[in-house]
Amino acid sequence: IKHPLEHTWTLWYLQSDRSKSWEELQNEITSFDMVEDFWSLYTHIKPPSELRFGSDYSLFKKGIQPMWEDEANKFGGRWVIATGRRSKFELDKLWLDVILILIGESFDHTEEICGAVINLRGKQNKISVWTANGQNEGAVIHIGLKLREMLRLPPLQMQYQLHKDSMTKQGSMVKSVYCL
Ligand code: M7G
Repeated sequence: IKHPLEHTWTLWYLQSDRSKSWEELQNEITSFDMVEDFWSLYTHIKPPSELRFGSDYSLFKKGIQPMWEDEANKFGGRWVIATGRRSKFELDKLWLDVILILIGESFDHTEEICGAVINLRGKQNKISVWTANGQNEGAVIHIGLKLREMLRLPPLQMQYQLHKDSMTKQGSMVKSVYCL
C-alpha cells in the first residue's frame, strides 16, 4: 500500500535561456500525491547541485504556478534562506529537508504554504519557501520559526520578502519585512 500526502505537489524545472521569456522557461515535470511516488521521482532526477548555473527547481501545490502572478501567490511573499558556503552535499540535503517539511505538513498554518524554490546561482544559491499572504504576520512568523527549527538554521539567515517588492525591485536589493 502507498501512503497519501495531504496535497498533490507539482515539480517544475527552469533552465535559463536568453532567447525565451521567463514564463516560457518554466517546465512542469510531474505531480505526485503519495510518499512512495515522491521518492521514486526524487531518485530519478538530478540533485540541484548537479544542475547548471541559472537553473531552478520549484515544488508547488498542484494548481499553483511558481510565479508571483498566480492568484495564490500575488498577495504573498517568501522566506529566503541564505545557503551560504554549503557543500554540494549540504545544499542537496537542505533542499530535500525543505521538501520533506512541505509535503509532510506537520505544523500549523501549512495552508498558507504555496511551494518552495531553489535557484542555482553559484555563490548566490537560494532556497525559498513561498507563502500565500504576506499580511498574515502570525502565519508568516510561525512558518519561519518552524523552518528555522526543523532545518536547524542559525539565527538571521532567513529573510521574508513580499513578491510585490520583488516585482518592482530597482537594482538587486529587495527589502525584507522580517528576519529570523
Ligand atoms: P530570480 O530567478 O527569481 O532570481 O529572478 P535571481 O535574481 O537570483 O536570478 C530573476 C528574474 O526572473 C527576475 O528579475 C524576473 O525578471 C524573472 N522572474 C523571477 N520570478 C520569480 C518571476 C515571476 O514570478 N514572474 C515573472 N514574470 N518573472 C519572474
